[in-house]
Amino acid sequence: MHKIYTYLKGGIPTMIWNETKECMSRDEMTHLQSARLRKLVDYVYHNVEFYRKKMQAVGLMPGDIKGIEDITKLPFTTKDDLRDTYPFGLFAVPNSEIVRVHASSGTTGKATVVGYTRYDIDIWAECVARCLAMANIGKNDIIQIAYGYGLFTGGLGAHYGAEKIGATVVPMSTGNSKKLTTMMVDFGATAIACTPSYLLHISEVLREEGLIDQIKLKAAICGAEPWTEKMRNEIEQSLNIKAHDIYGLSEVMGPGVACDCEYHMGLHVNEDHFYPEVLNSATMMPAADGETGELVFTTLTKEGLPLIRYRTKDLTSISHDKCSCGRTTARISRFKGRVDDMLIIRGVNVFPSQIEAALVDVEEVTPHYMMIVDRVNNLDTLEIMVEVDTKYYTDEIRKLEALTKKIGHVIQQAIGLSAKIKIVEPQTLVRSQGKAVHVQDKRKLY
Ligand code: DLL
Repeated sequence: MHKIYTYLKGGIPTMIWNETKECMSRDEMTHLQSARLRKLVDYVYHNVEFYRKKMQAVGLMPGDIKGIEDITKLPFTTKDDLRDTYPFGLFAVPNSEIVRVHASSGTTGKATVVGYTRYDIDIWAECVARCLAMANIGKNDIIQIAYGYGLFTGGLGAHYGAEKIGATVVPMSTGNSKKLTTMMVDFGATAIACTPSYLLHISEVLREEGLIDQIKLKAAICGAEPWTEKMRNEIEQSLNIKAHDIYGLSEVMGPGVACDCEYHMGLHVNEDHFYPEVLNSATMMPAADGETGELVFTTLTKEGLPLIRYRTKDLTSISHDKCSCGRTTARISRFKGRVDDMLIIRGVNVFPSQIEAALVDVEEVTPHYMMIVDRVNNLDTLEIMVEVDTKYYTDEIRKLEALTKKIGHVIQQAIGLSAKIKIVEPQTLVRSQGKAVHVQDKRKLY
């Protein structure tokens, strides 16, 4: 068995947990995080005007941060801060040190640009490699990377990690599902990295093409969008593989911030590089372990775009108990939605994840759904299109009505609002190759 050790700047060794699953103790981790936080605060104070000013505004000097327990003294960073300093204003190094930039899609405003030094790219690859190791993907695997390549961090992020671990990388990107399925069979691909909704689509294409019995796939590393246990089960059963949940965000790095192991008891955070806090969304004070709140990250080792207490807007809970796999790192639970995903419908706060969770209990439907929110005569309306599973599809009006009623009831219980349910035939809703879209808020158009 091989061991991989990385000696980071400052001579502090961190371990890549691999097959041996050997890990630092919690005390060792805290010690490492404290040392890195002290260095980081000093680094941003001297290299990023934005942070120097923010710290000065509250009378904080780098020396005031003695350890990780002082992190709450530090100011937050938001997506707006990145937008306000667009494109490179928060970079801590001159452009001569930046070897790559990525950018967010900018669908909710101006794009946010992130920059990496060569060292950042190495750490990123290492973090993704750890995630792949959790999914038992290694040098003997052939992995198709089917996240988008380009400004999106998914493709290149997963690619470098897969190369780092020594797998044979097939850089598919998105865009051609038939080519992907053909090559999956021809190359004998054993692993795939893509969004969970796209993988469900791939499984449908494999069936349509009559290729499903010819694949050698054993693992998938899915992320970039929220998904449910039901989706995991469906992916695992339809492809006869193990599916792992990988999380990340461009601002903090990209894929590889956290991933779940074979026990699927939450996602292990690479917390020697990304310090996680879960904060009560109302008070922004630390939430207790197990309590849902907003996830906030401090990048402990990034050079190009170090971020202090970056508000991800993702809702989760955290646990510091040792996992059954032996790893000691903090785990975050499957995501419960985003602070900014919240829709206010007839005055009620509704998260798409609530709809998704409610539909899990209805055996007859697939995870494909679309919420359409509109305003008629000044009243909000909610219609939910739900795709019925092929096994249960019928054109018998009586059965469809019964199913519509059943779903309506489940949704009403989940969100406290009545919704118009429209059952649609299998394969009706558009499949996305990137992040799935589940909401059309037509009110925004008025
Ligand atoms: O989606 C990075 C990524 C690529 C992660 C590939 C995993 C795999 P962004 O485009 O900046 O970066 O979007 C980040 O996507 O704040 C979450 O809201 C959501 N997200 C990412 N992974 C997961 C996941 C990439 N596993 C935003 N579960 C994040 C739920 C996820 N949501």
